[in-house]
Amino acid sequence: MSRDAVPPPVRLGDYQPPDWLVDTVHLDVRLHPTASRIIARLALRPNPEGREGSPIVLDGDELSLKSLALDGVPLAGTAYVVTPTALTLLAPPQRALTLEIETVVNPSANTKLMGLYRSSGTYCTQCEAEGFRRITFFPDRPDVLAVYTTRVEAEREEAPVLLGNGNPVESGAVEGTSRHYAVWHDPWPKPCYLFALVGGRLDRITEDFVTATGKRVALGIYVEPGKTERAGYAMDALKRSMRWDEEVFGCEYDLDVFNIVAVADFNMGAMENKGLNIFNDKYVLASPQTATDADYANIEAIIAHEYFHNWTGNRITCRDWFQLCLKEGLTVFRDQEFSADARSRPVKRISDVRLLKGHQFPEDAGPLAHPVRPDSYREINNFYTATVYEKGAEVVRMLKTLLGDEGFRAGMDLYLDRHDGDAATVEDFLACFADANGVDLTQFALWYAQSGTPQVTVSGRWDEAGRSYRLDVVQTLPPTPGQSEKLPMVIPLAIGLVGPDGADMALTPDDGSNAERGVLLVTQPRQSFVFRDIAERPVPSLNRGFSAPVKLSSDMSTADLLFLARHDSDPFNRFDAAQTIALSHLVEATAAARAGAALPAPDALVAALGATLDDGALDPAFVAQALSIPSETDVAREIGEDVDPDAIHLARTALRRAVSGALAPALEAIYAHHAPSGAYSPDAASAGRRALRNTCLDLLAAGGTAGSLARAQAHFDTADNMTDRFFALSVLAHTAPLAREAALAAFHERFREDPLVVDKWLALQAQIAEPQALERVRGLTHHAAFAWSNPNRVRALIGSFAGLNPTQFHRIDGAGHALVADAVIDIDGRNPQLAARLLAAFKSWRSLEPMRRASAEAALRRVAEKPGLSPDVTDIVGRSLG
Ligand code: 0A1
Ligand code: ZN
Repeated sequence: MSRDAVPPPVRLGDYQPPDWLVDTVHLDVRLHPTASRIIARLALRPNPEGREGSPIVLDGDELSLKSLALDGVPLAGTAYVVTPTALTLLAPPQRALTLEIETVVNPSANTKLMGLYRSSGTYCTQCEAEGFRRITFFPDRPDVLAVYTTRVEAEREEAPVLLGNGNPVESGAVEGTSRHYAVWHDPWPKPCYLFALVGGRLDRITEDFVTATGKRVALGIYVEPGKTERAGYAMDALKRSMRWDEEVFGCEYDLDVFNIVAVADFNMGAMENKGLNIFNDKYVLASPQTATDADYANIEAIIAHEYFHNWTGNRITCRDWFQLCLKEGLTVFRDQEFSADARSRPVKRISDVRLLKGHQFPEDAGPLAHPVRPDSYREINNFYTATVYEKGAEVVRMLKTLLGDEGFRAGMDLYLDRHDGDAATVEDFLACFADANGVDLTQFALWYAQSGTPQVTVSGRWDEAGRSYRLDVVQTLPPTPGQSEKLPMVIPLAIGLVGPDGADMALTPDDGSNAERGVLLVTQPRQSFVFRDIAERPVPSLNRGFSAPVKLSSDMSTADLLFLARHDSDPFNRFDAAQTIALSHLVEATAAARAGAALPAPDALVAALGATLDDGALDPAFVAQALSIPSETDVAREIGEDVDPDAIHLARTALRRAVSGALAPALEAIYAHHAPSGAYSPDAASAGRRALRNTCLDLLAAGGTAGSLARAQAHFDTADNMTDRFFALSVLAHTAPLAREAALAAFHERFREDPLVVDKWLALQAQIAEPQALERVRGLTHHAAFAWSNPNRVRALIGSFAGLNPTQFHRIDGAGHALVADAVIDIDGRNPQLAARLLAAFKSWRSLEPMRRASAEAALRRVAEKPGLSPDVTDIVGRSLG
């Protein structure tokens, strides 16, 4: 291969079992800021399932090899080869043997935040997906499971806390030195991506948890000194997660300790290392003064997610990285269910679907589309995507819908039992559900293999004379990169027929379809379903609870949608009916704005929202969701091609103003009704009331009247918690240019010492939809609060600009695209994962109108032409342009 040649992709079909297995790993890690020394003792043996007589090939990345011995004897230089990516023992004896490898790494210079690095002085590790090879030479693949014993040693002064996976074994001083050590042993065989250690000066909170069978577990959350009072909510969420997993999935914790460490510099949200989760501090630290209700909900969900991985990911891991959804989709499903039980189930479903449609649908519709289980990759770090996570969770949810609660639980029980200790595949997972329920899931498995969002078109006809109702369903799956031909999918379509009185009619299907539970089984390109004894014309409520992740279109009239928005017993569809009305209004209004014509009046939407506001029986959190006007990105997705973000912005701003004007009295009444009483509490009911009150504040301010802006200012000035304060600040920043600067300055002054709050301040400014936003963002990159080295800062400023400010990112002069491309190029030299994620913001570039499309393409090409790009960015830019 020539020097510049791109390595070939890794393919699922090329999977080979490892040639060598590792039974035990003993690590001795001597922490040092610039030269940490790792002595690894690996007990290896040939894999009976591997190729006979193979060399031992160990992965490595940016390692300095100091010594190498086989069974205690130093190896001759001719016996092995070291390259930048591997250490190969050319002709090892074909028997069990011990390899001792000494490497040195520089954690302070590790800006990729993969392997062993330092975050504000704390030593920590990140090994998923392929970071362990940056600590020592190792078969860095998830199907090599070993039992780890880790000794961590450091200067006591620098790192009084020393943590590892598993249970603590011993600790003490290193005699005659200022150093100390701790030994940790993890009895559960695991792949190296679950390895972790931490060393630092940290404070902690502790609690005990007693498991279902009476075992006591010591829980610890470690945070930066002085921040322990912000870890209480995470601890509470952890204990609730542990109990829930016992009760709902029968999963009990399996070590004596469970530790969580929060660090400031982290590429993702958090990591499920066995017994030692490492978190981005954004998802641990919360206080009423610094965290919003949304932050609290995210902390709860991510604490649960990482904890749930202990079984779905750790006890049962993935055979290879193509199976990533096996742990991620399933674990997202589990954390969604946990939050649904802890909070309001309908509201959780609505927000999960909004996330799916907002992030995954565009991914599925653009050049980065890939199956839930990809079949090839160039850089695995680029596959921690909305498709693998969120669509992966939807696929598990569909299994539950198809099999029912008991059938699903039977499949899960079998999976947890049959594959405990395994590195499993999607096929293994599905086989458990098929075997436990006696069903064939061959067609269902297409959800893992075919990319793209199915389009489902439904039309309904009531036969008055025959007293029957017929639904004709057509499914298509558009072509996606690498997949031009598609097969029909299994689509569980939950439905109801709503009678004129607003109640659900009894469903008596003509065929054997699964309609008793209200679920139609769509398996063919075209299918019809007939229901008997339908004496009156019903309104169909389709894809209830968003039972299948599809794009649904129907011949439903606005009047029928309005009816559903008022009466549907399914809360998701009640919400969705109003959203559909809003979206079709916005599509029409955008076209009018582009044509310079008068914008249509939003009478139907005003009627739908008005009815929602008037219904005192509804949960405030639900009403807040129902009142939210679809985002500009939602509208762009609905339009799909030749998108003009400025026209969308105009149409949406006008709609918000019109709704504000029409509903002002009701909005004011609700705002007044939900005035806060008592101290702040992050519980779901209180958060719901705040969400509703703040949504009213926002909609009222959209009217732009002096009174509504004064209300927002007063809301900001008198807020006693971050949710209200930040919401009011956003309202002022977006709708009150005259009040904006003073409010932003006051907010910054108050929270300047608090990086997580400063992130909110950065993100908000990056989202202002006016031409000065670009200069503001550029200016903020020089602000003392900003640091290119910290992923949270970069995501807050550059990520928010690219992802949440469509008019300015897609400026017609191309300056927004250029700014993000420049940032990507700059960041890539330091942190390729972060750079690649930012670049993925271009994923919908082909749907833009021609001028903006050309500018996006030029920016992408400029990135592509930069010499020395990382594999991460090379992969994203290549697929984006491909
Ligand atoms: N498994 C983690 C996600 C994760 C993936 C890669 C990372 O590398 C920087 C970090 C975390 C999860 O699902 O939470
Ligand atoms: Zn996960």
